[in-house]
Amino acid sequence: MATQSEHQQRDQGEFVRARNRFAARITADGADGWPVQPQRYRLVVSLACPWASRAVIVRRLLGLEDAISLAVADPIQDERSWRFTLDPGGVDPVLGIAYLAEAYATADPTYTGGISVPAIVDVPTGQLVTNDYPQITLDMITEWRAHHRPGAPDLYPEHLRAEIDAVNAEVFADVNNGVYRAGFATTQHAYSRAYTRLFQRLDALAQRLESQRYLIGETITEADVRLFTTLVRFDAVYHGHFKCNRSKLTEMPVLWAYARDLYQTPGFFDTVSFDHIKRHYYQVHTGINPTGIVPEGPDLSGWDEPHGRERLGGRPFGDGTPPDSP
Ligand SMILES: N[C@@H](CCC(=O)N[C@@H](CS)C(=O)NCC(=O)O)C(=O)O
Repeated sequence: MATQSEHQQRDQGEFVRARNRFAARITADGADGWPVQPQRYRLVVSLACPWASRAVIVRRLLGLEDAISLAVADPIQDERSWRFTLDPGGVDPVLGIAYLAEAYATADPTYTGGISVPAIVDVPTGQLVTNDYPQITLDMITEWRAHHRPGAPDLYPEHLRAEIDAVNAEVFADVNNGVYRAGFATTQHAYSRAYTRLFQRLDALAQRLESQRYLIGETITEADVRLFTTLVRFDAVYHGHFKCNRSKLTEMPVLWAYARDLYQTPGFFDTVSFDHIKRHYYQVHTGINPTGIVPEGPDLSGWDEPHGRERLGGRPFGDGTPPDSP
């Protein structure tokens, strides 16, 4: 089975994330040969995947749904990796393929590496353009601007980029990827290091978010999207399956309220599938959950409870407006 664990290198028990092989950019000037063009590209995701979910949220917040179509893969990969078994006949209706691997092969028939989401595929040729997840969201924000909905927020304002980049770097190392470093560690020491850094960082983030509504101040930015995708998975999978169990999200009051605030914002809750999240992690990572049993819990009803963070003020969409509710 093509799993996360195949897509990594190991170093003294540490999980080391592989680099993305396909890093062409879709830009307004088409410098890499891939110009921004509405209805040309298809974003392939798993709703289980935190890296892919970033792109799903940003696409919704910016109103790019008509410009970039969306394919949702089955949360359970088989030995050929991500597949379109949720679609009639097991074939993606736009790309006409059963496996995402086919788009990778069309782009590079010699490629033998991992097949990962998110992936953007060029519909006319069927070839993969990019699986470079950190750049995908930034390019949706900066390069696709002409196709944003009226009232789309600026999720990466120029004057805040240095601060966003700095927060993102820490959140990536210790939180987004930190949970994987804990979950996929193969020595006690590597696990303990990842666990300690994760909770130290979460405590620091909680302190930061005690007096300000969002990570970079009063308005939602790309940094919030990146932190959210890990927090929303925390109790459902990272706390148990990845042994990130000092505290549940629900036991960290500031982060729990912050996560609920985002979750209840249009563009966030409507992209979340706890069902896909739980089935993917618990059934696919058989190395750490050999029985493949998916836990019944946790009780998720708290996500809809009032969060109380309006008292911090802030303007969630800045000068813009929220996307329409689904
Ligand atoms: N492409 C990136 C991030 C995306 C990623 O890890 N996606 C996971 C799902 S959450 C995936 O597709 N894994 C399948 C595999 O690596 O074979 C990477 O390799 O680090």
